[in-house]
Order: sequence, then structure tokens, then C-alpha cells
Amino acid sequence: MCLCLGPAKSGKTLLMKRLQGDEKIDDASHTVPTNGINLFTIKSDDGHFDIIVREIGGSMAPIWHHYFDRVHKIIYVVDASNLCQISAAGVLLYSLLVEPKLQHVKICFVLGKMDLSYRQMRNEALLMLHFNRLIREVSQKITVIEASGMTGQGIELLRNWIFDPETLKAVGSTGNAAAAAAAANAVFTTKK
Ligand SMILES: Nc1nc2c(ncn2[C@@H]2O[C@H](COP(=O)(O)OP(=O)(O)OP(=O)(O)O)[C@@H](O)[C@H]2O)c(=O)[nH]1
Ligand SMILES: [Mg+2]
Repeated sequence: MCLCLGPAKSGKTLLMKRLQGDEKIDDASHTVPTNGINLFTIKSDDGHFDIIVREIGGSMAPIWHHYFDRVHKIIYVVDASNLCQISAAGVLLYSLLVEPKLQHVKICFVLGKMDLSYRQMRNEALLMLHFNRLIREVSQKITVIEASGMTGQGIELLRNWIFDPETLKAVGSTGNAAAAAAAANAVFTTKK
């Protein structure tokens, strides 16, 4: 199963909508806070496979741990344009990294809202999280992607991370969606 987590208002819903291919996302687009769970169906590049990503609202952080069973991938979104929330985002991230059930997950750390941020802020955000040290010391494999749900920056990188070569290889060699789903540890995958 793939989860999308991160502090409230960090941009998870807009990013997932963009990844899902929702049309007409512009400055006038708005989202409502996720007071629960959103499910997003994400298509692979060639449109042959779907994976369902489960977004859990930032306001639900105290109970995220109820959803950690059978999780193999986490997209963790922070707002790179808001350094005031980076420390809080870091505390939440650390609480995931030490969680016994999540020792073998793959994590995609998304520096979100990059349309409002700039390189120096992005660097500051990583420094504040002691990111270089963090990735050396934790058991999880962490990939960093800069993205924006508003402009679509980084969306294809994120899609490629979700449908990583391991997943696609399993699909190609078996031609079997169920086996692929197991290999991809996706919540649900179907062949079109
Ligand atoms: N400029 C800009 N604004 C964004 C971006 N992503 C989200 N927003 C705005 O930020 C606000 C919060 O976005 P959401 O996607 O709802 O945030 P969330 O992380 O899902 O929040 P919760 O569901 O409450 O945890 C909304 O007003 C969005 O329009 C982005 O990439 N760029
Ligand atoms: Mg949301």
C-alpha cells in the first residue's frame, strides 16, 4: 500500500490530484482540508496500470499510525515555501522513520509548492532537517523530489518513483497484475 502523508496544508491533495491527471488546476483551484482519507487512482505512464494512493490528512497525524499495516511506500510532502513549518514537518517525519512497522518502507520526500519557493529556501529546509545525516542513518531508502501541484513540476518523477523499475519488471515478466501488485506492494493494481 502507498500512503501520502505530511503536515496539514503542505499540498498533498493538490499534488495527488495533479498526479491523478485532474484537469484545470490553476491559481483559482482550491482544495479542502482532508479530515480523513482521500483515495487517488494513479496511472502508470503508459496507462496500463493503476495504483491507489491513500492520502491521510495532516490533521490526522496523531492517528496516522493506525494505517501503517502493509504499507510499503510513503510519499511524504512538505511545504518548501514555508520554513516555519519545517521543524514540525521534521518531527512528524522522524516519528515515521522510527516506527517499527515502517523500517523497510521506501520514502519519497517531496519538497512541495516549489512554485512559491526558491533554491535557497529548499536548501535551508533540507539543512533544518539535517537531511544529509538523516539519509545516512535511517534504514529506509529516501528519494527527494522537488514538485508543485500547481505547476506540475516533478509530477513525472513522482509517477516514475511510484511505478519504479522493480514494479514494472514484475509486471513485464509475469504479465500478471496481481503478482505485480504484490511486488509493487501496491494496494491495488489492475491491467487495462
Ligand atoms: N502555490 C501553490 N499552492 C499550493 C500547492 N499545493 C497546494 N497548494 C495550496 O495550499 C493549500 C493546501 O493544499 P492541500 O493540497 O489541501 O494541502 P494538504 O496537504 O492536502 O492538507 P491537509 O489535507 O489538510 O493535510 C491549498 O490552498 C492549495 O491550493 C502548490 O504546489 N503551489
Ligand atoms: Mg489534503
